Amino acid sequence: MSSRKAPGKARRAGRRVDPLKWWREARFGMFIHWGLYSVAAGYWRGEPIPRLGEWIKKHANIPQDEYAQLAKQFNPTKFNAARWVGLAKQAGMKYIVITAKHHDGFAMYDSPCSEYDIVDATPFGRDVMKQLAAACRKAGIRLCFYYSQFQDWAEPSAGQSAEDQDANKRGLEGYLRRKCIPQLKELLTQYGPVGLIWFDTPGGMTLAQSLRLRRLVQRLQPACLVSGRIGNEVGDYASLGDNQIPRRGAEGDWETPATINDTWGFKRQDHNWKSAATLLYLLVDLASKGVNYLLNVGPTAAGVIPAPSVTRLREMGRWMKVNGEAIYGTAASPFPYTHRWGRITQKDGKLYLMLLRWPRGKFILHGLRNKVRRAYLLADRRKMIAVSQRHDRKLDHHVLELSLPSRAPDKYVSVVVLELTARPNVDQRPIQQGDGRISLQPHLATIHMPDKAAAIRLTRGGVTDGWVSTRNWLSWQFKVFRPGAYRVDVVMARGRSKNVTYGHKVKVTMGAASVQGLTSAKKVSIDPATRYFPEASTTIGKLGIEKPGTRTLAIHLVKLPKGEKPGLALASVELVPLK
Ligand code: JFZ
Repeated sequence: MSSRKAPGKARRAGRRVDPLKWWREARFGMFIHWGLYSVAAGYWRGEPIPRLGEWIKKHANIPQDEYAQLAKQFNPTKFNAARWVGLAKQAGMKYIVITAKHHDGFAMYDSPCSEYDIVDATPFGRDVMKQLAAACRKAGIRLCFYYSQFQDWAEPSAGQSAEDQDANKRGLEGYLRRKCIPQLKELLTQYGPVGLIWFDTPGGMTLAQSLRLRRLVQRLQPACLVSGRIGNEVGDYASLGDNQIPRRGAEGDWETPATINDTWGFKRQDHNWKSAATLLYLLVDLASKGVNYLLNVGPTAAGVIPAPSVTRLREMGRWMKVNGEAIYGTAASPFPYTHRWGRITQKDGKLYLMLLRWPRGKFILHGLRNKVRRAYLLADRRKMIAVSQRHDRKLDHHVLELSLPSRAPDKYVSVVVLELTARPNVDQRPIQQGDGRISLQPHLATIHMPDKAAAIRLTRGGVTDGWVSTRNWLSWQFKVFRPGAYRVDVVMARGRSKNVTYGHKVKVTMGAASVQGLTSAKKVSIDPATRYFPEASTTIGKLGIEKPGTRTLAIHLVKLPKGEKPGLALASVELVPLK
């Protein structure tokens, strides 16, 4: 659904100011899902309705005339634009994307072309977007609109589901002409400068239709961006799946829209709030991969952002105040993998080491070829940290050691700045990490495909896809420094579906030795980053490494379990030192 490339970027090259500049520097934005569904708040006729709150019309099968009655109860007397914008600002967010019209078709602003809007149909009768636009302008925050261009459940000729491929046969063109295009014009002319239009679920829209909307936006506001979900790959940047965290840094411009609990639109019964620690971890993780984090709040029908969201955003803001330099305007880590101790971003010849775990002894980083001029904590810039660097010529191995204070300055993520004497220069091959682990991921492997008919591909997240042939295999060359015995873990991505089969027979070979085993679901990790995308790790044996140097490791698929079609979704092979 989300597009891979952002061709809009190339098309816009040659302009004096890159229209994506502010968006790239922002890194952190607030998503707001607010609409008639917030009145229902996850319940219909006294019954709790499962899944996403803003989808309640579909999930509870509510007829249009009954759903429209919710407007009569929509009276957000506690709405205060300055307070919402103030919260975003406090959290360190630089843009706000609010639902101007979600799939339910109800316009949350004064829409002259429709009566199905907040001004004509609710007792409140005021244009909240006018107030938000003013508050944003004052606070220096970019206001952006979510607009469901394809799905409109109040219009039978529009898309009726994300997958709907028949809308064009039912008269999508008429809906585009009568409602979608006029409403986009309204949004782009009534509220001053708009940062971007967040289109969503393009479904069966044609390339011509996506382009027509794109050109309309550009004509009315040349600097306004459009999200990747405009469809047909004509957006300015690409969206990952909701709540999706890629395992590797991605080329191009990306954003992950994400929830604080498990719904976008407010639901009374959803108390599954992620902790501030998890939210900060996600922010840091995404930044290290060059991805923007668009974090959602779902205000109540009274106009209040739920208290658990407010406390968490304030907590994030306290961290951003001290450490924001490691996030704003940074680029993805120069390392092609993540580290277990934390994440890295870079900017202007500096590396920001964002430590999720504070080391007990010395902090060790392998593979950085640069000379470090100085090192310090963002929490205390005046106190320099002692740095020692050495280079083993024979192995071409660079080691950096930092003598950090014994206690972490931050309870969530502490940031160490390394000022380099030149642009970052990092060994791009897999390498043993400071804690002795060796993590071998498919995007760093050589993929061998003698069986061309069954090609192994990599998903956007960096997991193998279509690995069904036992003749195809992966190998890695990596550097190791610590001889000894290692546990061999094969990590599988389970994807979204729960009915993934296990029992792939795999064989891992290093030199003359090999171990073999069956994948299983016994150890499923629910890392916060993969809460929605769990991984299952299986230990298949032990392998020894006798001396330091470059080694080659290969993994073969020996046998697929019966009935398995998608193949082996490999996330990594881990060598864990045994002491
Ligand atoms: C869409 C909406 O349907 C949903 O209500 C919410 O607004 C969300 C932000 O966007 O849902 C999607 C759209 C795309 C994907 C997943 C959910 N995707 O590409 O994985």
